[in-house]
Amino acid sequence: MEIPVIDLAPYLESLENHDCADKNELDLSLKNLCSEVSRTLRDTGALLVKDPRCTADDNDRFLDMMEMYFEMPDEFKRRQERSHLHYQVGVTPEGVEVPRSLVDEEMQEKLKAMPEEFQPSTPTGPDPKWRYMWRVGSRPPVTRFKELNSEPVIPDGFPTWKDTMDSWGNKMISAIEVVAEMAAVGFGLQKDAFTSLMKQGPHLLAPTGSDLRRHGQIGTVFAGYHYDLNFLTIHGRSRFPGLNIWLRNGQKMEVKVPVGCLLIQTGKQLEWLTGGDCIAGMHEVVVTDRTVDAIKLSLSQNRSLWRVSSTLFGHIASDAVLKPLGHFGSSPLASKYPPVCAGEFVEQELSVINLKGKKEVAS
Ligand SMILES: O=C(O)CCC(=O)C(=O)O
Ligand SMILES: [Fe+2]
Repeated sequence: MEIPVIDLAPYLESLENHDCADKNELDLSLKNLCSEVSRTLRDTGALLVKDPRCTADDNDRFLDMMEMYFEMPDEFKRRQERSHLHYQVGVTPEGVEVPRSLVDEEMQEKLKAMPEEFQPSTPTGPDPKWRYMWRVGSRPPVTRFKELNSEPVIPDGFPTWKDTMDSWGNKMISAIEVVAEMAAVGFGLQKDAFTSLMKQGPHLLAPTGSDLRRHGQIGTVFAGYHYDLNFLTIHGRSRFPGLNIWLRNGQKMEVKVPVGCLLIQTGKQLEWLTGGDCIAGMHEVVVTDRTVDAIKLSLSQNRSLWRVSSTLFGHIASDAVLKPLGHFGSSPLASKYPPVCAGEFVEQELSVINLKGKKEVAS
């Protein structure tokens, strides 16, 4: 199965060209496109999109800056560490994030039952990747979840940091919003069913940084098998491949993101809102033959050997309630997804992967 590339341009143009009167009416070809979006998300947990507003140049500018940052000595980077805020802003050093498959026994049982060819790599400990967390978009003036909405951290000596992060982050959020709108139409929900819940969400630009000089051996697991706890994740193209995803039918697939395209992945909050109709996509990041080829090429061109992902986690607003929406409320699986405040849900999930104090969650 191939993941199709959906060009968002026709949908964006229709939003611009429609006058107020027929703004809610999409023509048949666009409705079909929306159905393709929701069907692909349901079947594969992923989607490739082309958004004319997010160019390969934008992506490169972001990656260049992040490579420079991750190349800095560890003691410099640790100045941006905010462990007391459970790493929800600033840097997360390697060896902190724990892959879900290492700690979730139910998941481990499911993995054992998978055909061998589709089994994920087995992580032996926390992920050896660093990460930087940068909140994007406006924060709610009043929220019960202050920590998820903390002030940003800017490293010294990076004068373009804020502009670069905000500009790339906002572009990626715009792409997620269009996909969310198209998916809502495709799922037979109100067009703004998802986007209205995303307003002032704690969206996170959260690039990972993995040092391929130290961790470039085939089979090294940068990010152990897991799902993302947010609504939709979007990634620009990484300069080093290595992402494997699992389709709904259990098949494992290596993702190739074409130049100029973005990769979308379904998160747990989308699973909740669709009552399990669309499930959170499982994935891992591992050093493969193709990663090693890219390492050799980079070495020959004297380029950085830090693998940077341009990951952005799109979230549902912390104070909004997650529950199956519209017709999904009466689906047979709906009772598996009881109403829960998005912020509470996030805190519970973070405690499992080591990014939130467990005691506070239990209290
Ligand atoms: O490093 C990547 O390419 C993605 C890592 C990932 O899956 C995540 O950050 O949740
Ligand atoms: Fe992930």
